[in-house]
Amino acid sequence: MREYFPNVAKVKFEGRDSKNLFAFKYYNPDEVVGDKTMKEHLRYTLSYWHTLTGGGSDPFGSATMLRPWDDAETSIEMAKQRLEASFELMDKLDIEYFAFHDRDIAPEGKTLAESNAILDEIIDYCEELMKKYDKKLLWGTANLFSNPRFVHGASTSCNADIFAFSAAQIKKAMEITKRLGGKNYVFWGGREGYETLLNTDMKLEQDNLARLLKMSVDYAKEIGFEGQFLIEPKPKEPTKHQYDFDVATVMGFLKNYGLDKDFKVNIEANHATLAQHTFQHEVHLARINGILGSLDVNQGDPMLGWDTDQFPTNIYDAVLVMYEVLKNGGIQPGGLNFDAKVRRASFEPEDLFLAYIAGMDTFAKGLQIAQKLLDGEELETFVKERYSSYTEGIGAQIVEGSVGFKELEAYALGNTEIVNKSGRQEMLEGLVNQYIYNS
Ligand code: XLS
Ligand code: CA
Ligand code: CA
Repeated sequence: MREYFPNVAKVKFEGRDSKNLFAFKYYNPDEVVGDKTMKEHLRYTLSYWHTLTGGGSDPFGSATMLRPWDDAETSIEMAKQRLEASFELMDKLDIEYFAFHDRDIAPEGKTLAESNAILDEIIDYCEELMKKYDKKLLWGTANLFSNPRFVHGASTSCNADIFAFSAAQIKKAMEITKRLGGKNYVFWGGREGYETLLNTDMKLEQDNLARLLKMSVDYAKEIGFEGQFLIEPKPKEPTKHQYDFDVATVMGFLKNYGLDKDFKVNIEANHATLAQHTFQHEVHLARINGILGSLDVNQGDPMLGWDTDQFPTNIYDAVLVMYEVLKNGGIQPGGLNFDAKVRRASFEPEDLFLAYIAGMDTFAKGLQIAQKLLDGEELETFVKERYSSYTEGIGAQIVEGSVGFKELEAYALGNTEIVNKSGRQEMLEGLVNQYIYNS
C-alpha cells in the first residue's frame, strides 16, 4: 500500500524536554494515571470529516489543503485512498478510534440505492483496514445536512418525503455502524432548527424529530445494535435556532417525549461556548444527570462568534473537563473525538500531525493535572464544607423532605442572626493554577 505521509514516522512519546516537533511530550499511552492507562482514559478519536475531507474553503475562498490523495481519478478511488491515509494517520499517531459520517467516508451516488451500494463497497474496505491496523469505530452518523435536499431540515423538514429519506439514510448508517462494531451512534441536529417562525410549525417539527428518534431506538432493537445513542447539542449553525440547543434543552426534550432512557449526550466544546456555556458546564450538567456519553474536544475562538472547530490547546479547559470525566468514573463507551480542523493556512499534510499532537498532549496533560486535583481533594472538601448546612439541623430536614413552609417559617422567625461565609472564588482559581504550574 502506498505511504501517504512519508515525511512523518511513527510519533512516539519523548517526554517534556523533547524538542522533536513530531513527538509527544505528555501523551504516553501506557502511563498509568489513577486506575487506568492514558490510552484507556482518553480513547482518542480521529474525526474523518475534518481530517480527511476538509479542504479549507471558507465563504471567501476555495480549498487550500494539499492532500496526498488529490490526484485520485475517481471519487471512489479517492475515498479508498482517504481510507488508507486515515489508517496510516491513526497508526502513526497511535489513535485507537475514528468517527465518520456516511457521506464523508464514501461519495454519494445519484440515487439512494446507488449511494448505499457505494457505501457497502467502501465499508468492506474499511472493515479490512480496521482488522489490519487494529482500530475501532467510536461512532458513526448520517450526514443529513449537506445535500440541498435537506434545505428545510431532515426529520424536521416541512416535506414528508425528506423525513422518509432521512429515516432511510439513518437506517443504513446504523447498519454499517453496527457492522463495524461502532461503540456509539451520534445524532447531531444538522439543519434541525428554524430560521423564522413566520413559516414554521415548531410543534410538528419537534414531534417529528422525536418520532425519528423513536424509530431509531426501535430499529436498533430490531437489528441488535447495542451501541450507545448520543445526541449532540448545538445552539446555532447552520440554522439560527437549533432544536438541540444545549444539554439542558436536550434533557427537557428527551423527558418530554419519553426518550430519556435511550439517549446520552455527545458534548462538543465549541458548541458549549456558542451556547454561552463553558465546556465544563455542559460536561458537569450531563454528568450529574447521568447522561455524559462522549466528548468532541475542540475549541472555539473567543474573538469570533462561530464554530471554528480548532484543535484544543487550552490547558485550563482540558484540566476542568478531565476533572469531570474522572468524577464520572470515565467516559466509556464514549471517547475524546478531535472534531477539529487545521486552519486554512495550515495546509501542508504534516500540519495534520502537528495539530493532533498538540491536542493529544493538551488532554494528556489535562488528565494528569485533573487526577492530582482530585487526589488533593481540596476542591471537593471546599464544596462539601460550603454546603454542610444541609447535612444537619434544618438543612438536613429540608433535604429529607420532613419540613414545609410552616415549619420553615417558624424556624426563620426564631433565627435572628444569619451568618454567610465567603465563596473564596479567587483562592480556588489560584489553587487550580498552582496545580497547573507545579505539575
Ligand atoms: C457540527 C457537528 C458535527 C457532528 C457530527 O457542528 O460538530 O460534525 O459532530 O455530525
Ligand atoms: Ca461535533
Ligand atoms: Ca463544531
